Amino acid sequence: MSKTLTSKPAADGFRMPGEFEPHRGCWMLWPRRPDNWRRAAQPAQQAFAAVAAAISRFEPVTVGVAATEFDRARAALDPRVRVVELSSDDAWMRDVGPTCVVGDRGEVRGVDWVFNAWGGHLGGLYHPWDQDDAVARKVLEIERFDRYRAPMVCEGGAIHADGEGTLLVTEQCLLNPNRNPHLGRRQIETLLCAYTGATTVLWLGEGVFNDETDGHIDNLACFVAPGEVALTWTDNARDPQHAISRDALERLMDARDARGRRLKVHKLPMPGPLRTTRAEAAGVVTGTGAKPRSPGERLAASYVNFYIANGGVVVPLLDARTDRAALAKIRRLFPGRKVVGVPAREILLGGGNIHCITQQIPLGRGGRR
Ligand code: KQY
Repeated sequence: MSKTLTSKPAADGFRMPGEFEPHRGCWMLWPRRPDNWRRAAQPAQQAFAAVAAAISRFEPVTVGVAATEFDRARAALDPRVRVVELSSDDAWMRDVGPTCVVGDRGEVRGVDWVFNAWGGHLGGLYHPWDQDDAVARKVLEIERFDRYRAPMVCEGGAIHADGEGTLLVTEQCLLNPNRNPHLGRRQIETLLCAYTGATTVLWLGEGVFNDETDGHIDNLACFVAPGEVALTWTDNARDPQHAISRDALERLMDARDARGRRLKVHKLPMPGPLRTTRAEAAGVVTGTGAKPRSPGERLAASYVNFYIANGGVVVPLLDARTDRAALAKIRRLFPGRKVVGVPAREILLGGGNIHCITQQIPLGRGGRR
């Protein structure tokens, strides 16, 4: 059984590794909500299956599936993928799954953040979200990892770690009154450090333009190695993303990480701008209270939303005009890994991308790769 601990990871000597450190495997969920995924989620299911198959080339993948979807998911998913029955409200494992931390002796435990569907009743994306909030606990039970229940609203996509004491976050998300209105910046930093083992929190301003998560860091910027950050970028000064990315770049250039290093920043070209088409918007069921989809709405498309696997990187393909340049740049950032592109527009239409639908379990020590 997985125990719920009353201590805190940092005090117990645990830290959140960088995503580029070795994994035991990866968890995902299976999309099905017709008010978020068009055409009863069928195109999204194909895209999720392609992501799971791509990651399976590098590490074991488990997909959590609602009971009613089990047979369809099992048939659609690569035979290497383990399928388990798991209730959820939607399919964003990055945000509802555990943030795993590793101890000095290589033991793995999980942090279970409070989840409120990206803003609760102040602009959250759907209601209810209780099944989502229970996912991390269930994953930890299946994995037999002890659990810390963190006393704050946070999502896995709202934090990136370098594994050496530095966290990257955005003010737009973590200081948003729809997450932890009773906590100030310092209190939020204290809790983030206590639950991830970090000692330095680097605050960027806003996330990607029109990102419905309130600007998750994982769509804007990520660590590709300790001391090195990839940042979504456009040179077009008329694009609202330009000022956002420029502000992020200035903050990153001024920053020192937990080890006192200056950061090296790699600009990744942005796709698009991409927008929801009329046909795509028409395929989504309305009237349930979930955020409606409108034709012409700007999509929060970013190549930074990739997943780093053991020996691989799985990158969203979003725009034929920019995919090749983005892949080439990401290959240069990860010379020791195989970089694989997967068509990801259907995931983008649901409001996120490959990083948002995946959650790694670190290897720690004593696990098998
Ligand atoms: O990007 C994410 N981490 C989650 C996006 C949620 C969108 C719900 N429609």
